[in-house]
Amino acid sequence: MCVSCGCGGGHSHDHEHIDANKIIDVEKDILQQNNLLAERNRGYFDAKDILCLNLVSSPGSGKTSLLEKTLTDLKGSAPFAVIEGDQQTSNDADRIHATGTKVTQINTGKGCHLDAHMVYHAVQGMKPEQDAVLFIENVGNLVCPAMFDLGEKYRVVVMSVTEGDDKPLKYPDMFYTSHLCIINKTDLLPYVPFDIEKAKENARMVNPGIEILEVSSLTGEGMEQWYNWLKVKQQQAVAV
Ligand SMILES: Nc1nc2c(ncn2[C@@H]2O[C@H](COP(=O)(O)OP(=O)(O)OP(=O)(O)O)[C@@H](O)[C@H]2O)c(=O)[nH]1
Ligand SMILES: [Mg+2]
Repeated sequence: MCVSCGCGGGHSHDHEHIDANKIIDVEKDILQQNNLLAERNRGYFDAKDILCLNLVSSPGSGKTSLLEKTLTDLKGSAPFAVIEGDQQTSNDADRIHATGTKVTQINTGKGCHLDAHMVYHAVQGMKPEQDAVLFIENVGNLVCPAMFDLGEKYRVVVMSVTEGDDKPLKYPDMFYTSHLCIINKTDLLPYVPFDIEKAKENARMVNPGIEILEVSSLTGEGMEQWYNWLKVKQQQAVAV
């Protein structure tokens, strides 16, 4: 249950007596504060020509695997840095550290998403270089992280072929607020009933402007398109 954005409250009888207006006020307040801090982060990233990407997905879609492969293949081509978000453990940060990349782990405890304040502190500690590509791996959750702007330039939603092609319709906020959708684990397509054209159609129904790439972080298939996407966005960040 998440205690920081109130998403776990739906089943509690304690909430029966709380004025609905008060809940809305508190939520508005939390999001407004978050948005202000997100703008502050964005200003910092812009000033240092840092390309900041927020990777979101349900648990296990392959965010860390995508990063491990990317950071290994693109090593030396740009100053990379990673902020890892998880409720508990440093597992993902350890995996990123093994690639030789600068990484900071944020443990959210009972929280189910990262917020701009956590990112602000992590960035202060790690001090990403000028022109860096900063990946933020959010907590695996297709719901709450959609509400929290971290100050990223682009939001990247990773979905995998084992999750079902209906996910964009069931979790529309996440797909609506994302710029790029990466469909991962395409190596498993022969073994699962996942209609990739349907998945793309569903993502575009929710967000007609969303870009879509198909990859396998395991075999490397399709990763070149992702690297090209990154290269273009990084050149744009540095040129501005
Ligand atoms: N077959 C296949 N397996 C993959 C691929 N990418 C990731 N996996 C596997 O999927 C599992 C989850 O991958 P992670 O990279 O840990 O996923 P994640 O999104 O970072 O997970 P959380 O951080 O817990 O949300 C691991 O067992 C990976 O080896 C892929 O492209 N193909
Ligand atoms: Mg991970």
